[in-house]
Amino acid sequence: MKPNVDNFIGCDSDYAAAKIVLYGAPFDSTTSFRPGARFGPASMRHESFGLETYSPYQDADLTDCAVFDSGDMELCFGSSEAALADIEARAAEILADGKLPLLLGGEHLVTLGAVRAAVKKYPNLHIIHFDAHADLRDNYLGAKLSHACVIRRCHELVGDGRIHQFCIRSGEREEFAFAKEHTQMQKFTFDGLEETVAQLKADGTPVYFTIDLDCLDPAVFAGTGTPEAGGVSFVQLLAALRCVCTANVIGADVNELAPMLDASGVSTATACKVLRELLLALHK
Ligand SMILES: [Mn+2]
Repeated sequence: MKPNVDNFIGCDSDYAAAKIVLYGAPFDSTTSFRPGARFGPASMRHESFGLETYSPYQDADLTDCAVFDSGDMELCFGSSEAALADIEARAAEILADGKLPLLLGGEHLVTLGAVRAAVKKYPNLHIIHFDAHADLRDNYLGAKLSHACVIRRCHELVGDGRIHQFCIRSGEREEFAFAKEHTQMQKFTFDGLEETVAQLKADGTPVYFTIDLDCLDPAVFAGTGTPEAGGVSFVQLLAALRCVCTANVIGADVNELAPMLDASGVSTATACKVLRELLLALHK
């Protein structure tokens, strides 16, 4: 008999043997529009058992991967800084053990905790960012720690030319002006991704990879706090994430699933499939 544990399907390696460690951050305190992302990681684990562990796309199986699921962290909802400190500590522990931390959000602010840990270990870190939103506001209604500002805060850590943004289709004018000066931003599509990844690979650059699932079109991913029409398809996202995973990815996250905002359950099923494919691509 085994204990009743609720891990993501196929992710039942023990910690010592694992190459990748999942950790959930059920946090949505700074969500600007429709809350609910705090329920993302737990719903993904539960719904993952509707998926196959085998991917016909990559001819690979999660049962052949060494992934440990450390469950959800218990985070402070009243203090973004306290929550980020805990996320940073968890990411740092996993990195120190030579494993790849894979964070399940939660809203997008959680990425900042993981990036803080990653940049301490890898000072020459680059970030690849898939999102509908630029997330480059300096503050949102006065708050510097907001999911609308997360990539701006990351820029303060890594500096100019080290953040590569794709499928961005929403933000205020100042964010797009900021991107022209300080980040590489591809609006609407993944055009240019292959060239970016090829350069990062050639240099052996460590990459942190953050996927805001709202880069997907709301037609296939309605369960998110700030849906934006005009997004990419699942197949386009799959090709793009497989491309990124050929680089030296040292940490990653999947965020902004708010499962209760899609009563059909399709958004959660889609998020699970994105995570399965990401795990398989990272493990190769
Ligand atoms: Mn977004």
